[in-house]
Amino acid sequence: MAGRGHPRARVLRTGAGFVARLVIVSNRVAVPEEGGKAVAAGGLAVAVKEAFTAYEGLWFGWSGNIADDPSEEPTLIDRGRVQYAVVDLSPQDHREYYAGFANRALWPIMHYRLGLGAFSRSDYAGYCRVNRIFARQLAKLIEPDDIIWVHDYHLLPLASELRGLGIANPIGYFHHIPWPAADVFNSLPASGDLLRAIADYDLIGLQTDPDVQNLHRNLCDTLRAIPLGGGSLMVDGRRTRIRSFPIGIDVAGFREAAERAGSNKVVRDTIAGLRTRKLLIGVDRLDYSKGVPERMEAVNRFFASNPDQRGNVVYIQITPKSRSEVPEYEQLSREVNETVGEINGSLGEPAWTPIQYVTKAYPRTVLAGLYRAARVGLVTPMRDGMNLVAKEYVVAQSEEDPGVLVLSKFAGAARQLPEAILVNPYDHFEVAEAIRTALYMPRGERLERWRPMAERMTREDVDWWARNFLSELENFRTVEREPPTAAAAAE
Ligand code: GDG
Repeated sequence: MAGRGHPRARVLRTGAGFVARLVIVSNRVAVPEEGGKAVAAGGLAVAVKEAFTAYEGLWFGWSGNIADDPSEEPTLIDRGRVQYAVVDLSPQDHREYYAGFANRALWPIMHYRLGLGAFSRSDYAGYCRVNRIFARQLAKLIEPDDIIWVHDYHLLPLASELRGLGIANPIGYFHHIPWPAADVFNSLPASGDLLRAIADYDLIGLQTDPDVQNLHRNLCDTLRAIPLGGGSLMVDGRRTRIRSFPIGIDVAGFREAAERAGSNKVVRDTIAGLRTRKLLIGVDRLDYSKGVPERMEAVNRFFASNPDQRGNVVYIQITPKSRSEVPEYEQLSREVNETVGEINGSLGEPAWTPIQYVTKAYPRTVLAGLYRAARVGLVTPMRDGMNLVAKEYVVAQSEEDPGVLVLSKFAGAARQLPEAILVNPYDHFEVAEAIRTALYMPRGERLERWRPMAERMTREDVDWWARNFLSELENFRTVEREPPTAAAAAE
Protein backbone atom coordinates (compact mmCIF):
# COMPACT_ATOMS: atom_id res chain seq x y z
CA MET A 1 0.00 0.00 0.00
CA ALA A 2 1.80 3.06 1.25
CA GLY A 3 4.60 4.48 -0.81
CA ARG A 4 4.28 1.98 -3.70
CA GLY A 5 4.82 3.63 -7.03
CA HIS A 6 6.10 6.83 -5.38
CA PRO A 7 9.85 6.57 -5.30
CA ARG A 8 10.32 9.54 -2.92
CA ALA A 9 7.73 8.36 -0.39
CA ARG A 10 9.47 6.38 2.29
CA VAL A 11 7.57 3.50 3.83
CA LEU A 12 7.54 3.51 7.60
CA ARG A 13 6.44 1.10 10.24
CA THR A 14 4.25 2.02 13.20
CA GLY A 15 2.67 -0.13 15.88
CA ALA A 16 -0.43 -0.39 13.71
CA GLY A 17 1.28 -1.55 10.51
CA PHE A 18 2.71 0.44 7.62
CA VAL A 19 2.07 4.06 6.87
CA ALA A 20 3.51 6.26 4.16
CA ARG A 21 5.68 9.30 4.66
CA LEU A 22 4.70 11.50 7.57
CA VAL A 23 4.47 15.19 6.75
CA ILE A 24 4.42 17.42 9.81
CA VAL A 25 3.44 21.05 9.50
CA SER A 26 3.90 23.57 12.29
CA ASN A 27 4.39 27.31 12.49
CA ARG A 28 8.06 27.09 13.46
CA VAL A 29 10.43 24.40 12.32
CA ALA A 30 13.47 23.62 14.44
CA VAL A 31 16.07 22.53 11.89
CA PRO A 32 18.92 20.75 13.65
CA GLU A 33 22.52 21.75 13.01
CA GLU A 34 24.23 19.39 10.64
CA GLY A 35 25.18 16.36 12.73
CA GLY A 36 23.92 18.10 15.88
CA LYS A 37 20.81 18.75 17.85
CA ALA A 38 18.54 21.80 17.85
CA VAL A 39 17.87 23.44 21.21
CA ALA A 40 14.23 24.42 21.26
CA ALA A 41 12.46 25.89 24.29
CA GLY A 42 8.84 25.44 23.10
CA GLY A 43 6.82 22.39 24.09
CA LEU A 44 5.61 21.80 20.55
CA ALA A 45 9.12 21.77 19.13
CA VAL A 46 10.21 19.29 21.77
CA ALA A 47 7.27 16.97 21.05
CA VAL A 48 7.54 17.07 17.25
CA LYS A 49 11.25 16.38 17.48
CA GLU A 50 10.48 13.38 19.67
CA ALA A 51 7.80 12.14 17.25
CA PHE A 52 10.36 12.16 14.46
CA THR A 53 12.70 9.92 16.42
CA ALA A 54 10.23 7.15 15.58
CA TYR A 55 9.16 8.25 12.08
CA GLU A 56 10.85 9.46 8.92
CA GLY A 57 9.37 12.24 6.88
CA LEU A 58 9.09 15.90 6.04
CA TRP A 59 8.70 18.85 8.41
CA PHE A 60 7.29 22.03 6.83
CA GLY A 61 6.88 25.50 8.30
CA TRP A 62 8.35 28.92 9.00
CA SER A 63 12.15 29.16 9.17
CA GLY A 64 12.00 31.79 11.91
CA ASN A 65 13.48 34.36 9.48
CA ILE A 66 11.81 37.55 8.35
CA ALA A 67 12.74 38.60 4.80
CA ASP A 68 11.66 41.69 2.84
CA ASP A 69 10.99 39.63 -0.26
CA PRO A 70 10.52 35.99 0.77
CA SER A 71 11.04 33.33 -1.88
CA GLU A 72 7.98 31.62 -3.37
CA GLU A 73 9.70 28.26 -2.92
CA PRO A 74 10.54 26.65 0.42
CA THR A 75 14.17 25.91 1.19
CA LEU A 76 14.72 22.15 1.39
CA ILE A 77 17.21 20.81 3.92
CA ASP A 78 18.04 17.13 4.14
CA ARG A 79 18.97 15.70 7.51
CA GLY A 80 18.79 11.99 6.80
CA ARG A 81 15.56 10.55 8.22
CA VAL A 82 13.83 13.92 8.16
CA GLN A 83 13.67 16.45 5.35
CA TYR A 84 12.93 20.04 6.30
CA ALA A 85 11.09 22.51 4.07
CA VAL A 86 11.19 26.03 5.49
CA VAL A 87 9.83 29.35 4.32
CA ASP A 88 10.58 32.92 5.39
CA LEU A 89 7.86 35.43 6.29
CA SER A 90 7.63 39.02 5.10
CA PRO A 91 7.54 41.69 7.86
CA GLN A 92 3.82 42.22 7.17
CA ASP A 93 3.04 38.49 7.29
CA HIS A 94 4.94 38.16 10.54
CA ARG A 95 3.16 41.14 12.06
CA GLU A 96 -0.36 40.15 11.00
CA TYR A 97 -0.31 36.34 10.99
CA TYR A 98 2.08 35.54 13.83
CA ALA A 99 2.37 38.46 16.25
CA GLY A 100 -1.15 39.67 15.38
CA PHE A 101 -3.93 37.18 14.85
CA ALA A 102 -2.24 34.02 16.19
CA ASN A 103 -0.70 35.54 19.31
CA ARG A 104 -2.90 38.55 20.11
CA ALA A 105 -6.31 37.11 19.20
CA LEU A 106 -6.28 33.29 19.15
CA TRP A 107 -3.83 32.68 22.00
CA PRO A 108 -5.63 34.84 24.61
CA ILE A 109 -9.11 33.64 23.54
CA MET A 110 -8.09 29.97 23.66
CA HIS A 111 -6.68 30.62 27.16
CA TYR A 112 -9.94 32.23 28.34
CA ARG A 113 -8.37 35.71 28.49
CA LEU A 114 -11.09 37.68 26.70
CA GLY A 115 -9.81 40.97 28.09
CA LEU A 116 -6.43 40.46 26.41
CA GLY A 117 -7.82 39.53 22.99
CA ALA A 118 -6.93 42.13 20.32
CA PHE A 119 -8.83 41.36 17.12
CA SER A 120 -8.09 43.25 13.91
CA ARG A 121 -9.46 42.56 10.45
CA SER A 122 -6.12 43.18 8.80
CA ASP A 123 -4.41 40.71 11.15
CA TYR A 124 -7.06 38.11 10.33
CA ALA A 125 -6.61 38.73 6.60
CA GLY A 126 -2.85 38.23 7.09
CA TYR A 127 -3.46 34.99 9.01
CA CYS A 128 -5.62 33.62 6.17
CA ARG A 129 -3.10 34.83 3.57
CA VAL A 130 -0.15 33.06 5.20
CA ASN A 131 -2.17 29.84 5.53
CA ARG A 132 -2.93 30.11 1.80
CA ILE A 133 0.75 30.68 0.96
CA PHE A 134 1.80 27.74 3.15
CA ALA A 135 -0.81 25.51 1.49
CA ARG A 136 0.37 26.46 -2.02
CA GLN A 137 3.98 25.76 -1.16
CA LEU A 138 3.26 22.56 0.72
CA ALA A 139 0.88 21.17 -1.90
CA LYS A 140 3.79 20.92 -4.37
CA LEU A 141 5.67 18.66 -1.96
CA ILE A 142 2.79 16.30 -1.14
CA GLU A 143 2.76 12.81 -2.60
CA PRO A 144 -0.42 10.74 -2.94
CA ASP A 145 0.34 8.37 -0.05
CA ASP A 146 1.55 10.94 2.47
CA ILE A 147 -0.29 11.48 5.68
CA ILE A 148 -0.27 15.06 6.88
CA TRP A 149 -0.17 16.11 10.51
CA VAL A 150 -0.70 19.83 11.17
CA HIS A 151 0.12 21.38 14.54
CA ASP A 152 -1.44 24.18 16.46
CA TYR A 153 -3.54 27.28 16.31
CA HIS A 154 -1.45 29.17 13.76
CA LEU A 155 -2.70 26.77 11.10
CA LEU A 156 -6.41 26.23 11.74
CA PRO A 157 -7.38 26.98 8.08
CA LEU A 158 -4.54 24.96 6.48
CA ALA A 159 -6.55 21.81 5.70
CA SER A 160 -9.29 23.90 4.12
CA GLU A 161 -6.72 25.61 1.88
CA LEU A 162 -5.10 22.28 0.98
CA ARG A 163 -8.49 20.74 0.14
CA GLY A 164 -9.14 23.74 -2.13
CA LEU A 165 -5.98 22.79 -4.00
CA GLY A 166 -7.22 19.23 -4.48
CA ILE A 167 -5.20 17.54 -1.71
CA ALA A 168 -7.24 14.50 -0.66
CA ASN A 169 -4.67 12.88 1.69
CA PRO A 170 -5.61 12.24 5.30
CA ILE A 171 -4.97 15.46 7.22
CA GLY A 172 -4.89 15.52 11.00
CA TYR A 173 -4.65 18.48 13.32
CA PHE A 174 -3.34 18.59 16.87
CA HIS A 175 -4.25 21.56 19.03
CA HIS A 176 -1.61 22.03 21.74
CA ILE A 177 -3.49 24.66 23.73
CA PRO A 178 -6.94 24.61 25.40
CA TRP A 179 -10.16 24.69 23.37
CA PRO A 180 -12.46 27.02 25.29
CA ALA A 181 -16.19 26.90 25.95
CA ALA A 182 -18.36 28.00 23.00
CA ASP A 183 -19.28 31.42 24.43
CA VAL A 184 -15.62 32.26 24.84
CA PHE A 185 -14.53 31.01 21.42
CA ASN A 186 -17.48 32.61 19.66
CA SER A 187 -16.54 36.03 21.00
CA LEU A 188 -13.81 36.00 18.35
CA PRO A 189 -15.19 37.80 15.28
CA ALA A 190 -13.78 35.15 12.88
CA SER A 191 -15.02 32.22 14.97
CA GLY A 192 -17.62 30.93 12.45
CA ASP A 193 -15.08 30.78 9.61
CA LEU A 194 -12.55 29.06 11.82
CA LEU A 195 -15.05 26.44 13.01
CA ARG A 196 -15.96 25.64 9.41
CA ALA A 197 -12.27 25.47 8.48
CA ILE A 198 -11.32 23.12 11.28
CA ALA A 199 -13.97 20.66 10.16
CA ASP A 200 -11.92 20.13 6.98
CA TYR A 201 -9.45 18.07 9.01
CA ASP A 202 -10.13 14.34 9.09
CA LEU A 203 -8.95 14.01 12.66
CA ILE A 204 -8.78 16.72 15.31
CA GLY A 205 -6.70 15.95 18.38
CA LEU A 206 -7.12 17.95 21.57
CA GLN A 207 -5.32 17.60 24.88
CA THR A 208 -8.23 16.70 27.18
CA ASP A 209 -11.82 15.45 27.18
CA PRO A 210 -13.25 18.81 28.32
CA ASP A 211 -11.53 20.44 25.31
CA VAL A 212 -13.14 17.81 23.07
CA GLN A 213 -16.57 18.50 24.57
CA ASN A 214 -16.16 22.25 24.05
CA LEU A 215 -15.35 21.93 20.36
CA HIS A 216 -17.84 19.13 19.72
CA ARG A 217 -20.68 21.09 21.29
CA ASN A 218 -19.74 24.27 19.48
CA LEU A 219 -19.72 22.54 16.08
CA CYS A 220 -23.14 21.03 16.79
CA ASP A 221 -24.69 24.23 18.14
CA THR A 222 -23.15 26.75 15.77
CA LEU A 223 -22.80 24.80 12.52
CA ARG A 224 -25.55 22.24 13.08
CA ALA A 225 -23.02 19.43 12.77
CA ILE A 226 -24.51 15.94 12.99
CA PRO A 227 -22.94 13.71 15.66
CA LEU A 228 -22.24 10.23 14.28
CA GLY A 229 -21.07 8.65 17.54
CA GLY A 230 -17.54 7.85 18.75
CA GLY A 231 -16.45 11.50 18.40
CA SER A 232 -17.25 11.61 14.67
CA LEU A 233 -19.31 14.42 13.22
CA MET A 234 -20.73 15.35 9.84
CA VAL A 235 -20.13 19.06 9.18
CA ASP A 236 -21.38 20.54 5.90
CA GLY A 237 -21.23 17.13 4.23
CA ARG A 238 -17.72 16.30 5.47
CA ARG A 239 -16.85 13.82 8.14
CA THR A 240 -14.42 14.72 10.90
CA ARG A 241 -13.44 13.08 14.19
CA ILE A 242 -12.51 14.80 17.45
CA ARG A 243 -10.64 12.97 20.21
CA SER A 244 -8.32 13.70 23.08
CA PHE A 245 -4.67 12.68 22.77
CA PRO A 246 -2.84 13.99 25.84
CA ILE A 247 0.72 14.75 24.82
CA GLY A 248 3.54 13.02 26.69
CA ILE A 249 7.28 13.55 27.08
CA ASP A 250 10.43 11.63 26.17
CA VAL A 251 10.46 9.83 29.52
CA ALA A 252 13.54 7.67 28.96
CA GLY A 253 15.61 10.62 27.69
CA PHE A 254 14.47 12.92 30.47
CA ARG A 255 15.07 10.40 33.23
CA GLU A 256 18.55 9.72 31.94
CA ALA A 257 19.29 13.46 31.75
CA ALA A 258 18.14 13.84 35.37
CA GLU A 259 20.29 10.93 36.53
CA ARG A 260 23.48 12.23 34.99
CA ALA A 261 22.81 15.92 35.68
CA GLY A 262 24.80 15.78 38.94
CA SER A 263 27.98 16.14 36.92
CA ASN A 264 26.79 19.38 35.29
CA LYS A 265 28.52 22.47 36.68
CA VAL A 266 25.43 24.72 36.82
CA VAL A 267 23.51 22.01 38.67
CA ARG A 268 26.41 21.28 41.04
CA ASP A 269 26.97 24.96 41.83
CA THR A 270 23.25 25.55 42.39
CA ILE A 271 22.98 22.61 44.78
CA ALA A 272 26.13 23.71 46.62
CA GLY A 273 24.72 27.26 46.89
CA LEU A 274 21.55 25.96 48.51
CA ARG A 275 23.46 24.46 51.45
CA THR A 276 20.65 23.12 53.68
CA ARG A 277 17.92 25.20 52.09
CA LYS A 278 15.00 23.56 50.36
CA LEU A 279 14.36 24.42 46.74
CA LEU A 280 11.10 25.39 45.04
CA ILE A 281 11.35 25.40 41.27
CA GLY A 282 9.32 26.94 38.44
CA VAL A 283 10.19 26.65 34.71
CA ASP A 284 8.00 28.43 32.17
CA ARG A 285 8.19 30.40 28.97
CA LEU A 286 7.44 34.01 29.86
CA ASP A 287 3.73 33.95 29.08
CA TYR A 288 0.72 35.31 30.96
CA SER A 289 -0.98 31.90 30.72
CA LYS A 290 1.73 30.41 32.95
CA GLY A 291 0.82 32.46 36.02
CA VAL A 292 4.36 33.52 36.95
CA PRO A 293 3.59 36.80 38.79
CA GLU A 294 0.61 35.15 40.50
CA ARG A 295 2.91 32.30 41.65
CA MET A 296 5.40 34.82 43.01
CA GLU A 297 2.62 36.45 45.01
CA ALA A 298 1.74 33.04 46.41
CA VAL A 299 5.38 32.45 47.42
CA ASN A 300 5.36 35.89 49.04
CA ARG A 301 2.22 34.91 50.92
CA PHE A 302 3.87 31.65 52.00
CA PHE A 303 6.82 33.53 53.53
CA ALA A 304 4.45 36.05 55.12
CA SER A 305 2.53 33.32 56.93
CA ASN A 306 5.55 31.06 57.60
CA PRO A 307 8.22 33.48 58.88
CA ASP A 308 10.22 30.54 60.32
CA GLN A 309 10.82 29.38 56.72
CA ARG A 310 12.52 32.63 55.69
CA GLY A 311 16.15 31.83 54.99
CA ASN A 312 15.35 28.09 54.78
CA VAL A 313 13.65 27.96 51.39
CA VAL A 314 14.69 29.37 47.99
CA TYR A 315 12.50 29.69 44.91
CA ILE A 316 14.26 29.52 41.53
CA GLN A 317 12.16 30.63 38.58
CA ILE A 318 13.62 29.96 35.10
CA THR A 319 11.70 31.91 32.49
CA PRO A 320 13.12 32.30 28.98
CA LYS A 321 11.56 35.27 27.21
CA SER A 322 9.12 34.57 24.41
CA ARG A 323 7.11 36.58 21.87
CA SER A 324 8.78 39.83 22.93
CA GLU A 325 7.36 41.51 19.81
CA VAL A 326 3.83 41.20 21.26
CA PRO A 327 3.04 44.18 23.55
CA GLU A 328 1.29 42.08 26.23
CA TYR A 329 4.51 40.07 26.70
CA GLU A 330 6.65 43.18 27.14
CA GLN A 331 4.17 44.36 29.75
CA LEU A 332 4.35 40.97 31.52
CA SER A 333 8.13 41.06 31.52
CA ARG A 334 8.04 44.43 33.33
CA GLU A 335 5.40 43.14 35.76
CA VAL A 336 7.47 40.08 36.70
CA ASN A 337 10.65 42.16 37.15
CA GLU A 338 8.77 44.54 39.46
CA THR A 339 7.20 41.70 41.46
CA VAL A 340 10.57 39.96 41.96
CA GLY A 341 12.18 43.27 42.96
CA GLU A 342 9.46 44.08 45.47
CA ILE A 343 9.43 40.64 47.10
CA ASN A 344 13.21 40.30 47.28
CA GLY A 345 13.52 43.89 48.50
CA SER A 346 10.98 43.51 51.28
CA LEU A 347 11.78 39.95 52.43
CA GLY A 348 15.43 39.35 51.47
CA GLU A 349 18.48 39.55 53.70
CA PRO A 350 22.09 40.10 52.70
CA ALA A 351 22.61 36.33 53.03
CA TRP A 352 19.26 35.21 51.55
CA THR A 353 17.42 36.07 48.34
CA PRO A 354 13.97 34.43 48.37
CA ILE A 355 13.38 34.49 44.60
CA GLN A 356 16.11 33.79 42.08
CA TYR A 357 14.70 34.77 38.72
CA VAL A 358 16.56 33.99 35.49
CA THR A 359 15.44 34.67 31.94
CA LYS A 360 18.12 32.57 30.23
CA ALA A 361 17.23 29.28 28.50
CA TYR A 362 19.20 26.37 29.95
CA PRO A 363 20.07 23.01 28.37
CA ARG A 364 17.66 20.21 29.15
CA THR A 365 20.21 18.50 31.43
CA VAL A 366 20.35 21.56 33.66
CA LEU A 367 16.55 21.70 33.92
CA ALA A 368 16.40 17.98 34.67
CA GLY A 369 19.06 18.32 37.40
CA LEU A 370 17.32 21.29 39.02
CA TYR A 371 13.94 19.55 38.96
CA ARG A 372 15.54 16.61 40.73
CA ALA A 373 17.17 18.85 43.31
CA ALA A 374 13.89 20.67 44.03
CA ARG A 375 11.72 19.53 46.92
CA VAL A 376 8.73 21.22 45.29
CA GLY A 377 7.85 21.73 41.61
CA LEU A 378 5.56 24.74 41.18
CA VAL A 379 3.49 24.44 38.02
CA THR A 380 0.59 26.83 38.40
CA PRO A 381 -0.60 28.10 35.01
CA MET A 382 -3.85 30.07 34.92
CA ARG A 383 -4.78 27.85 31.95
CA ASP A 384 -2.64 25.43 29.94
CA GLY A 385 -3.34 22.92 27.17
CA MET A 386 -1.19 20.29 28.84
CA ASN A 387 2.05 21.58 30.47
CA LEU A 388 5.09 19.44 29.90
CA VAL A 389 7.06 20.93 32.78
CA ALA A 390 4.74 19.16 35.24
CA LYS A 391 5.51 15.84 33.53
CA GLU A 392 9.24 16.54 33.36
CA TYR A 393 9.33 17.37 37.06
CA VAL A 394 7.71 14.03 37.94
CA VAL A 395 10.00 12.00 35.68
CA ALA A 396 13.17 13.73 36.95
CA GLN A 397 12.59 12.75 40.61
CA SER A 398 14.74 10.21 42.41
CA GLU A 399 12.74 7.09 43.20
CA GLU A 400 14.07 6.98 46.78
CA ASP A 401 13.25 10.54 47.74
CA PRO A 402 10.91 12.22 45.27
CA GLY A 403 9.78 15.83 45.54
CA VAL A 404 6.19 17.08 45.46
CA LEU A 405 4.37 18.57 42.49
CA VAL A 406 2.04 21.52 43.12
CA LEU A 407 -0.09 21.70 39.99
CA SER A 408 -2.80 24.02 38.72
CA LYS A 409 -6.14 22.32 38.20
CA PHE A 410 -6.44 24.38 35.01
CA ALA A 411 -3.49 22.63 33.33
CA GLY A 412 -4.44 19.74 31.04
CA ALA A 413 -1.74 17.72 32.84
CA ALA A 414 -3.85 17.73 36.04
CA ARG A 415 -6.06 15.02 34.52
CA GLN A 416 -3.14 12.60 34.26
CA LEU A 417 -1.47 13.74 37.49
CA PRO A 418 -4.29 13.76 40.07
CA GLU A 419 -1.88 12.67 42.85
CA ALA A 420 -0.15 16.07 42.70
CA ILE A 421 -1.36 18.77 45.09
CA LEU A 422 -3.93 20.38 42.81
CA VAL A 423 -4.53 24.08 43.32
CA ASN A 424 -6.51 27.03 42.04
CA PRO A 425 -3.79 29.40 40.75
CA TYR A 426 -6.07 32.41 41.24
CA ASP A 427 -6.06 31.76 45.00
CA HIS A 428 -2.71 32.86 46.48
CA PHE A 429 -3.70 31.58 49.90
CA GLU A 430 -4.43 28.11 48.56
CA VAL A 431 -1.15 27.96 46.63
CA ALA A 432 0.79 29.23 49.68
CA GLU A 433 -0.84 26.53 51.80
CA ALA A 434 0.03 23.89 49.18
CA ILE A 435 3.68 24.99 49.28
CA ARG A 436 3.69 24.52 53.02
CA THR A 437 2.03 21.08 52.78
CA ALA A 438 4.55 20.05 50.10
CA LEU A 439 7.56 21.18 52.14
CA TYR A 440 6.42 19.30 55.23
CA MET A 441 5.18 16.18 53.45
CA PRO A 442 6.72 12.99 54.89
CA ARG A 443 8.70 10.73 52.57
CA GLY A 444 6.08 7.94 52.74
CA GLU A 445 3.34 10.19 51.39
CA ARG A 446 5.65 11.68 48.78
CA LEU A 447 6.42 8.19 47.49
CA GLU A 448 2.78 7.18 47.55
CA ARG A 449 1.79 10.18 45.42
CA TRP A 450 4.77 10.05 43.09
CA ARG A 451 4.79 6.34 42.10
CA PRO A 452 1.47 6.22 40.22
CA MET A 453 2.30 9.49 38.47
CA ALA A 454 5.72 8.21 37.37
CA GLU A 455 4.17 4.98 36.11
CA ARG A 456 1.51 6.84 34.14
CA MET A 457 4.09 9.19 32.61
CA THR A 458 6.18 6.20 31.52
CA ARG A 459 3.19 4.48 29.92
CA GLU A 460 1.74 7.60 28.31
CA ASP A 461 4.92 9.08 26.87
CA VAL A 462 5.50 11.02 23.66
CA ASP A 463 5.76 7.87 21.52
CA TRP A 464 2.42 6.65 22.84
CA TRP A 465 0.89 10.00 21.94
CA ALA A 466 2.32 10.12 18.40
CA ARG A 467 1.54 6.47 17.72
CA ASN A 468 -2.08 6.81 18.87
CA PHE A 469 -2.66 9.88 16.77
CA LEU A 470 -0.99 8.53 13.64
CA SER A 471 -2.56 5.10 13.74
CA GLU A 472 -5.95 6.76 13.96
CA LEU A 473 -5.16 9.21 11.16
CA GLU A 474 -4.07 6.30 9.00
CA ASN A 475 -7.65 4.96 9.17
CA PHE A 476 -8.81 7.93 7.14
CA ARG A 477 -7.23 6.53 3.99
CA THR A 478 -10.26 4.30 3.58
CA VAL A 479 -12.97 6.55 5.01
CA GLU A 480 -15.93 7.16 2.74
CA ARG A 481 -16.23 10.93 2.30
CA GLU A 482 -19.89 10.85 1.21
CA PRO A 483 -22.64 12.35 3.42
CA PRO A 484 -24.25 9.77 5.72
CA THR A 485 -27.56 8.15 4.96
CA ALA A 486 -30.51 9.43 7.02
CA ALA A 487 -30.45 6.18 9.01
CA ALA A 488 -26.76 6.49 9.88
CA ALA A 489 -27.17 10.12 10.85
CA ALA A 490 -30.07 9.23 13.14
CA GLU A 491 -28.00 6.60 15.03
C1 GDG B 1 2.39 24.36 24.29
C2 GDG B 1 1.16 24.44 25.23
C3 GDG B 1 1.56 22.04 25.86
C4 GDG B 1 11.31 25.79 29.14
N1 GDG B 1 12.39 26.53 29.48
C5 GDG B 1 13.45 25.93 28.95
C6 GDG B 1 13.02 24.79 28.26
N2 GDG B 1 11.71 24.74 28.41
C7 GDG B 1 10.89 23.62 27.90
C8 GDG B 1 10.27 22.85 29.02
C9 GDG B 1 9.11 22.17 28.31
C10 GDG B 1 8.74 23.20 27.27
O1 GDG B 1 9.83 24.10 27.13
C11 GDG B 1 7.54 24.02 27.67
O2 GDG B 1 6.42 23.23 27.49
P1 GDG B 1 4.99 23.60 28.07
O3 GDG B 1 4.14 22.43 27.92
O4 GDG B 1 5.16 24.04 29.48
O5 GDG B 1 4.51 24.89 27.32
P2 GDG B 1 4.33 25.64 25.89
O6 GDG B 1 5.64 26.06 25.34
O7 GDG B 1 3.38 26.75 26.19
O8 GDG B 1 3.67 24.58 24.90
C12 GDG B 1 1.31 23.46 26.39
C13 GDG B 1 2.69 22.05 24.86
O9 GDG B 1 2.47 23.00 23.81
C14 GDG B 1 2.84 20.67 24.21
O10 GDG B 1 1.65 20.27 23.61
O11 GDG B 1 1.92 21.20 26.95
O12 GDG B 1 0.13 23.45 27.17
O13 GDG B 1 0.99 25.76 25.72
O14 GDG B 1 9.54 21.02 27.67
O15 GDG B 1 11.23 21.99 29.57
N3 GDG B 1 13.84 23.93 27.64
C15 GDG B 1 15.16 24.22 27.66
N4 GDG B 1 15.66 25.32 28.31
C16 GDG B 1 14.84 26.19 28.96
O16 GDG B 1 15.31 27.16 29.57
N5 GDG B 1 16.02 23.38 27.06
